[in-house]
Amino acid sequence: MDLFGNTTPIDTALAGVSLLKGFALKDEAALLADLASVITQAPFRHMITPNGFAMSVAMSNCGALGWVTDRQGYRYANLDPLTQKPWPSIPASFLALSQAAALVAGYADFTPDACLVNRYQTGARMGLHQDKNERDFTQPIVSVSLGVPATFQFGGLKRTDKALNVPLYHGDVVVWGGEARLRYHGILPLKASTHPALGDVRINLTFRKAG
Ligand code: MD3
Ligand code: FE
Repeated sequence: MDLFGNTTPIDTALAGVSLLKGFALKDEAALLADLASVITQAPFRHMITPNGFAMSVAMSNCGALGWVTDRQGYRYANLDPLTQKPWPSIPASFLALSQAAALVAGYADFTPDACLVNRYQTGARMGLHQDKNERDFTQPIVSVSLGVPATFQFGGLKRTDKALNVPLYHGDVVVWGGEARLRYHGILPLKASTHPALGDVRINLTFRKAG
């Protein structure tokens, strides 16, 4: 019996998504060393949304462009507002991992110019949103999860569409392209937990071609 035509709900839910479980595990040591270097140069900070609230997620960036928010709005900026210096470049370990994941997902020429680094402490969350500050939505976004696991919410093209909950673990890499690229998504409040390498935090790297 085929209740849904040629397309099952699972197919529809996951169109454009490549979930590469544990894909980053082989690079853990290099990623963590390079992350420490990035954060030394561009420290984590809680940015302010246009409505005036501090985000519960602390953020930094590497790459030619960095995603920022303040009272003026959401945008990409080529200088770190905290230091007034360019963001650190994307480390070789980050770039190679993101390009290898994109290639597996069918994107042979992914050249990210922005890597947003998100740090979730216990209770930190990211409400449902779309990523729309990039120029070209045919370019995928590659995300790398490290540390404490989180529940990712994957919605539809409208904020009110029912969301699917997907757990993301240390080392998981996801490529979001095609029909998935403009879907609403978010992260539920982080549960208290400890990861052997990272302690009580979750780190997410998102690689984008923003400019
Ligand atoms: C699906 N970050 O930084 S990564 C973000 O875990 C963001 O920190 C979350 O959403 C995090 O904007 C989720 C997974 C992700 C990233 C971008 C997407 C999923 C996406 C863009 C479109 C669709
Ligand atoms: Fe997002």
